[in-house]
Amino acid sequence: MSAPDSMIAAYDRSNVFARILRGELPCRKVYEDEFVLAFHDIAPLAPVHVLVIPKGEYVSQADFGARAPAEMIVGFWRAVSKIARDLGLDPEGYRIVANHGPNGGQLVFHFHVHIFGGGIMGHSTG
Ligand code: DGP
Repeated sequence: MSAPDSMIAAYDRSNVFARILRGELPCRKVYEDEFVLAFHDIAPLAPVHVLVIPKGEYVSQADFGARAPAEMIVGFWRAVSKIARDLGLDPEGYRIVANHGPNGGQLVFHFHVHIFGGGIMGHSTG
């Protein structure tokens, strides 16, 4: 199953996360395996703010869900949980966010999940 082309923009290989994945830009690495790379956000919005990105060319969560192999999707989400656990964010809890498209506030068009933790998160959607 794949999404209609019109719904998903083409992947731009010059985006900053692609450059981090290729080792062209530095990052403060938290975790890496065959499926993901995780690193600290450059402008943290919480005491702990980590980004998890898949090792593949996916624009957004919709693109990831439509095109990534099942093994990659499972590996990605298991890694998100492991990273949060290893960061000591369980059992107190944490928030995961994936911004999708301009209205969702997505700035970098390589699919990523934000992990926010280290404090109590409010209930705002803004
Ligand atoms: P989003 O709005 O979901 O696309 O969030 C993009 C995030 O990426 C934002 O919180 C800031 C972060 N970011 C942007 N450029 C860099 C960078 O070069 N390095 C790191 N570590 N984070 C970055």
